[in-house]
Amino acid sequence: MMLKRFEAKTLPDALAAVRAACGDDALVVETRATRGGFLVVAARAETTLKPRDQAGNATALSKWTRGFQPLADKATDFGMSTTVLRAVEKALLGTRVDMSRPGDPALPNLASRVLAALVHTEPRVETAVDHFRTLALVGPTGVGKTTTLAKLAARARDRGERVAIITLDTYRMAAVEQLRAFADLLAVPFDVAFTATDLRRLLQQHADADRVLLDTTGKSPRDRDAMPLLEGNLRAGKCATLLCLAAGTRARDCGVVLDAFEPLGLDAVCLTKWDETVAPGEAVATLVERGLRLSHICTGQEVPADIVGADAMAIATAAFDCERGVHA
Ligand SMILES: Nc1nc2c(ncn2[C@@H]2O[C@H](COP(=O)(O)OP(=O)(O)OP(=O)(O)O)[C@@H](O)[C@H]2O)c(=O)[nH]1
Ligand SMILES: [Mg+2]
Repeated sequence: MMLKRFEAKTLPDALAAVRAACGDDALVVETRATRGGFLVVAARAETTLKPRDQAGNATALSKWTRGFQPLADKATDFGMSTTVLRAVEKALLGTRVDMSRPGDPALPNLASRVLAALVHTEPRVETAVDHFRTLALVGPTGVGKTTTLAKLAARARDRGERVAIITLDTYRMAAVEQLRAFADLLAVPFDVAFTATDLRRLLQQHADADRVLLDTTGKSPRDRDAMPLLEGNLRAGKCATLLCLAAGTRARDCGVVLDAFEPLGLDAVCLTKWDETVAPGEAVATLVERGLRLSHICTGQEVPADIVGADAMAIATAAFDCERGVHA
């Protein structure tokens, strides 16, 4: 491995020289302040350096600046992607915070603020009476669509809104009964739509409702035949669309789900079952990378308690602090 020295007046300049010479995946071995500015010692990533630790096991060298390393480690453990963390690091290098060594007290808060700025939240799903008046919950099987719908319905009713619930999920009769039980409990009208024509008629019937929530059948993202039918129904109802995605879904699987459901025109995403994962960052990072908006986080089975509006700063703080509790 060829180690090279890069000196510049500022650390960002030195790192820019490293990237120019050794690529984006350069292995940064040392970053140090010098009299004239900063010195960075780095090498090309493909000449992978694998020093041995005391037990003789190979250890990887850092790909982060030394100041950012501890935060990157925590966020990686949380599931945050290298792409997103690289963007955060890059933004931090443009600030006055000291990235040459760990311990600048301003760094964690600033890093959280930068990450929070990348997480788009969509609070209007709950309160907007125009675009989100008729909202369909879609997603893979068993992710918590019906439970989330019940939570949203209860919150809307508690805000004093007139709520109606319609289900398009006639695939399982048990699904209808599950939602009917919620609707009865909430004392809100409940109807079943078997066809797009049914849906149009029912929406007409509930024209005076402030909010109409639609449940849909869980779809495997690999079931290509199911999507056009669902899309047709949602178009017929001019519905806004909320994708429910389990927070513990791995990045690659998130990609598969989003590829399948994005053609429906997703207005926002709700991350469910946040309480069941220690690494929700993979799902969050996927949304950031796709530019999708996060509206809610579901934190348990309890209706209506276990749902919160997505709070980007709370998520970012959790990512860098490794908190695993309720966020927002
Ligand atoms: N731990 C936890 N469980 C949840 C959460 N949301 C839903 N569940 C549970 O997940 C299971 C499935 O929930 P449903 O709401 O029926 O899921 P669904 O997406 O409607 O399922 P299908 O209609 O069959 O596709 C139930 O046992 C729920 O209580 C959550 O945020 N955390
Ligand atoms: Mg359901």
